[in-house]
Amino acid sequence: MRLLPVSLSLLLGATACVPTLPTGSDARGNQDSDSGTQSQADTGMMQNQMDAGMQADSSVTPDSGQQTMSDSGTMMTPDSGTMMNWPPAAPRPPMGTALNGPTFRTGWQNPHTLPDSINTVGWEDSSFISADGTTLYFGYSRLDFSVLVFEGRLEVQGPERPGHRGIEFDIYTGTINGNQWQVENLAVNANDMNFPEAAQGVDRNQETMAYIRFTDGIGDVYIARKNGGQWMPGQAIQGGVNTNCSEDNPTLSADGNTLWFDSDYEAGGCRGKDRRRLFVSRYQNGNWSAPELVPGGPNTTDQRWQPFVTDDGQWFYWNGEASDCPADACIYRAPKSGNGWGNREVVVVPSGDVVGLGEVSITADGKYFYFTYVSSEGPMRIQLNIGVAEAR
Ligand SMILES: [Ca+2]
Ligand SMILES: [Ca+2]
Repeated sequence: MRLLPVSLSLLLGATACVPTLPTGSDARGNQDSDSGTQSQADTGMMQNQMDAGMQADSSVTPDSGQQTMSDSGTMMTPDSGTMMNWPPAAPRPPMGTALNGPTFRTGWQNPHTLPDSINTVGWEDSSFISADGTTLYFGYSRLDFSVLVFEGRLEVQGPERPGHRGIEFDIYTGTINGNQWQVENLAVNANDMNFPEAAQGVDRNQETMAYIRFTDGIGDVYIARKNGGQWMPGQAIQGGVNTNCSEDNPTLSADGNTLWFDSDYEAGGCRGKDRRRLFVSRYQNGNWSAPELVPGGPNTTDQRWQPFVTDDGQWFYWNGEASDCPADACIYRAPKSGNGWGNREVVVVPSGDVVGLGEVSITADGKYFYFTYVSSEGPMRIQLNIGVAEAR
């Protein structure tokens, strides 16, 4: 998804926001728990819309050569048979300069932008850090979407990274290698440049990815898996997750069997770009269940999107708008509570040079808080980049 401004669909100028009825019956059967209040969508500031990711299952895969996890929270390395504690200590990421903003109300501090190898004058979006903190997944577009939105024309501004398909969003990884990020374009990206991909998230083992492919500006959730250590092209998720409305920002539980995402879907039509809600679907007996609204705190803000659940499953983070956020949108969280989630609290508020942020993800050890942020480059121009903050 996109962090900022306007959802991708809007950015692409498609008919994305035109409500269209999903074909067939209502796959979700959910009730509308919406508060009835409208979002602050008309403030003129673009809305964050980024992605999240899904997580695949952490089940043991002895033949993969990958590390496998036991239920005890330890991880076994097949090559050595040695056990390591989970979570591992996330590596300190190579950073760029200190950021003036945003303001953390809890948990983290010292926000920095990431260095030039990750951030460019193009648009970096959809930040998602792997649970072990070694690999940053992100979306990258060469287009300056603020020019598209405000001036209605295409302006390619970002550099052509190796392997990039077209000018729109592709999914990349940045892997920490000493004091550098190694950046790679992934095979999940379609060669057809009419189908941009972004908003990815992965499971704890980085064996399964949930991401969004946009068709005429409308997002659907796709699932990709690794084969021989390499990401393979994905397929649209089966079941009732995808509708004719705009699904976005999928994220997975550590075991990969729970999927959270946002959508403007509701029974009978689509709610529109600024009225998204958070949904959950579970993988059971080989199928993804009919999505339900996420219960509790997460769906209490007016706008809700970009879900992220911590590796231990104890906290639900999202981006939202409400009266307790002194900006257009804030990052919130809610603690696990029974089968749902408890009361919300504001975690981060845009401030200083950071006029908007979203796309939160956190390493399993809680040490590093990654986000995508928006900065202003003068009237009618904004820029998207990825930043990181450290635990206090
Ligand atoms: Ca950028
Ligand atoms: Ca859709």
